[in-house]
Amino acid sequence: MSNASFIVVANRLPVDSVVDDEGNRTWRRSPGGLVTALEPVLQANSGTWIGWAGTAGEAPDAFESDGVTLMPVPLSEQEVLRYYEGFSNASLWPLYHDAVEPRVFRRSWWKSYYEVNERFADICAREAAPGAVVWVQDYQLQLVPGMLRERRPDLRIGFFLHIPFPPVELFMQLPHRMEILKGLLVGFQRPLAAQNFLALTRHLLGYRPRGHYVNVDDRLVRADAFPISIDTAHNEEVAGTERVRQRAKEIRAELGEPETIILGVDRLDYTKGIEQRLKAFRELLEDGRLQVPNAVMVQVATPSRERVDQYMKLRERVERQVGRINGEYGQVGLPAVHYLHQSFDRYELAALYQAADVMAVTPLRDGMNLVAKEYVASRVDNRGALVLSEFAGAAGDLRQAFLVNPHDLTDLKDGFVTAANAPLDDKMKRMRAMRRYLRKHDVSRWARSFLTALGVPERSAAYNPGSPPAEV
Ligand code: ADQ
Repeated sequence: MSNASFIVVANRLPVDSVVDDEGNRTWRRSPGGLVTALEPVLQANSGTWIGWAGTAGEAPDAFESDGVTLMPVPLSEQEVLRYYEGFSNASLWPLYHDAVEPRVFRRSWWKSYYEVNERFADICAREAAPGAVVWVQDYQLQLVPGMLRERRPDLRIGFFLHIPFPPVELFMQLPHRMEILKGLLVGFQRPLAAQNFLALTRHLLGYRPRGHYVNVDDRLVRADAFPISIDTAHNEEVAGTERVRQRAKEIRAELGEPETIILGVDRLDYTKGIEQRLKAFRELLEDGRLQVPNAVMVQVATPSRERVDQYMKLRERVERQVGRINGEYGQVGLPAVHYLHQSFDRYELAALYQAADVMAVTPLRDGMNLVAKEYVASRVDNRGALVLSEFAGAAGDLRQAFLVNPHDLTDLKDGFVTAANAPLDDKMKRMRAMRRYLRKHDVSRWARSFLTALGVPERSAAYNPGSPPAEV
């Protein structure tokens, strides 16, 4: 048994493998909010992060990075197909997002999901010091808490679900629903998700939840909301640089100095409502409520899950739609929709956020949505307007946004026009209030509150301002 007293278990390690021209592998830290929030806790507790390195085949040996041990978990090509792309992303992901796309179930996917979860649990059980704290992340690893409890009853185990948790009727469709439910001990993004979970423990397992707690055997399990956030200070710092300010001006100039730039930044995922958003924009052009070149849309769609069938089809549909809008409403050198199927660094994203008059965050369903929070934090000038879906967890935090129902096209269209035409002082008032909120409720507060609930002493969960992404 090893001596890790604090372990994070996540599908992915917080690093990407980079292979140079000579075939040598190095690691580049992926600058996610989770890493920034957890790094100080991991460092203070000689922590370990267990996760997949992102490529199929043998896993490299464990290695150290800034006082944190990173422990890669191997996945075969078939497991990537079945556990990751199959059960995680074609069964669970759509089902948990209100089944906005049909979910697919295959028995071979479940078997692989089970086996991979066992592998994560075995490694964690081997590495954890007596009484260690283990924090398991997200829907790919829902069986790990239960498996770990069997192997190591001495551990303190927390689980955080980054995506919505479905209502009883939907969860009931899931094959192996009992195994999944029994494995969970949980933190959620929103109170409704915690309520859904507690209702299910009553319905399927016959438990009697009281408030946020439920007694399971001799343990008291807490199911509660811990809305995740961003590293607000870091976002503000990047947004305040001269480089970003200049680039934002350049972007506006490159787009032809329009009056209204509507921006969307999403992983190319059907839960994000990109098709509905494009349709709303097209209808606004058709109705003459918006006109090119006074109004343009920029849609950044980050490549995502590109081998999953539903994602390939979505990409085709979105690109066809963009082509159609530009064909009908674009002018020479002035497209109506600027579509970018690319990833960008934090500076370019911040510049895009700062250049946008209206930020369109209109998912059909979303656990939280960090883009909405990043946009607000990046508006150090207090300008701009956020149009936000009621179905994003972020709507519970960013209450001064222009809230819309993305399933209702009329509401979506009105939301864009209202946000674009709102008086400047109204927009600035809203932005200031949301920025104030995010300064207080940042990602380190999120991690702290979860870990405190789990019994980790406050001191070791202390915040240490994040350093910029580094080579490791
Ligand atoms: P996601 O579904 O991935 O996260 P989101 O919360 O918006 O959604 O996070 C996306 C992240 O990717 C943001 O930090 C954003 O800046 C970044 N990003 C997007 N497009 C990019 C691009 N083109 N280039 C570079 N970076 C880009 C899941 C859940 C969410 C939940 C988070 C965290 O689905 O609901 O908020 O986990 O819990």
